[in-house]
Amino acid sequence: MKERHQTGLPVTRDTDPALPRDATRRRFLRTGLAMGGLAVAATGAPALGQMDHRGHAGHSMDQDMHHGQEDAHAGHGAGGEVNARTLKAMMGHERLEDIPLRGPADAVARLPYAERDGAKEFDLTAEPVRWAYAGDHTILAWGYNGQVPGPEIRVTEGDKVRIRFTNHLPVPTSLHWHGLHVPFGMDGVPGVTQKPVMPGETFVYEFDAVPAGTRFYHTHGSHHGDESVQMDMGLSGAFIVEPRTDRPAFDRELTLLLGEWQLGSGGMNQVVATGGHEHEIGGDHATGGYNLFTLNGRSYPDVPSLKVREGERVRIRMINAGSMSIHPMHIHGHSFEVVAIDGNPVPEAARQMRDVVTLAPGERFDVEFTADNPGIWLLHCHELHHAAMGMIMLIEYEGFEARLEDGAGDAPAPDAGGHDAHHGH
Ligand SMILES: [Cu+2]
Repeated sequence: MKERHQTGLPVTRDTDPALPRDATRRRFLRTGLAMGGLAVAATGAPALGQMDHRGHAGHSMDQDMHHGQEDAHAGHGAGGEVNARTLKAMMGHERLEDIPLRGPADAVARLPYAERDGAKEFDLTAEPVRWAYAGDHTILAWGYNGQVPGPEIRVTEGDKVRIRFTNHLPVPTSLHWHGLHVPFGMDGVPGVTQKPVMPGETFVYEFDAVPAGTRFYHTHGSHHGDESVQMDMGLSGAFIVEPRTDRPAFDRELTLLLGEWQLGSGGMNQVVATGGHEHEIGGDHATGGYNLFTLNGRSYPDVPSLKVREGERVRIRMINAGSMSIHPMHIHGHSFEVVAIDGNPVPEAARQMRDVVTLAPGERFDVEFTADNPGIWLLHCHELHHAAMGMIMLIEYEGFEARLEDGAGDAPAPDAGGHDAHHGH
């Protein structure tokens, strides 16, 4: 069932010639290097809630660099050594610029698989990245296959699934299949069902994909007590099991992972800055220390819009992959029908029409709505601190044009350029 061995698989995405290498990525690299080199020194004085460093508050890159340089001067001395060690311990590199820079251009929606020995075989790695959550703005993260969240795994109910998981993090970790009824030894809980997967090791998970529904995969830490730390670094992804029969009818679907982060200045992640000792982070009362909230790893207005056509039936699979926050997700202009809770279908007679559904950590809600009200509508968290810190996206009807007399003049124009134009004034 399982095997364990050291591996030298060339799995970093740098080596994959199929990946897009476009201008956006080069821009990430250029600006990310500038930010990254400065953020190391900034860790000496983690500044929780310094939203002005996010860039979302309208700072130009030059301003960010200027601030970073000030931090760099302040950080000279003994602190710098400690920070480099902390960075090495958490991210595997002493210098930020050596950590792979990743963004949407590098990401794939779904994880490809190979049919082998009657199973669908997937390769998954955990690895440190600097993740671009909005424009050029990055946060230190741990991603699966270099992306945050990890790529969606999608199979059919009853499929035999084999996941070759390789740990390229500098720390031990594990992989848990949330909502799936896997055999005991495959549940991915260190100290209970397996030993943690050590840095450089590969562990093969194998199970039958049951039951159907919206599930997800995530780290279960390296031992009891650090699962939240590892989750807060971004280690989660969707695992969708499509029913083999009685497939529900809808025209369009979107999987939406809700994420939360503790962003420090200059792209630092406070979890990294404290060397994984999250309890040392102060935090503000409104958000429990989290100050960046993402949908599929992106923060508004950089979350891609959901494009719909009038008349379509649309399903949204929402997954709260955070470790602490509760998200009341609200849709404008429509109500949605709750068709599945935690992936399990709700019988038709029991379905509720809602315009807010609230997801605690680990919960999933599948909702459907009929696109019968052309416009550009918000889907956002109604914990409004979360919305203000990124957890908003747009649902856009194809062919709908907002006119000034409709009041659209003040609205953010979707896909009309970078985030700097919309924020911070
Ligand atoms: Cu929220």
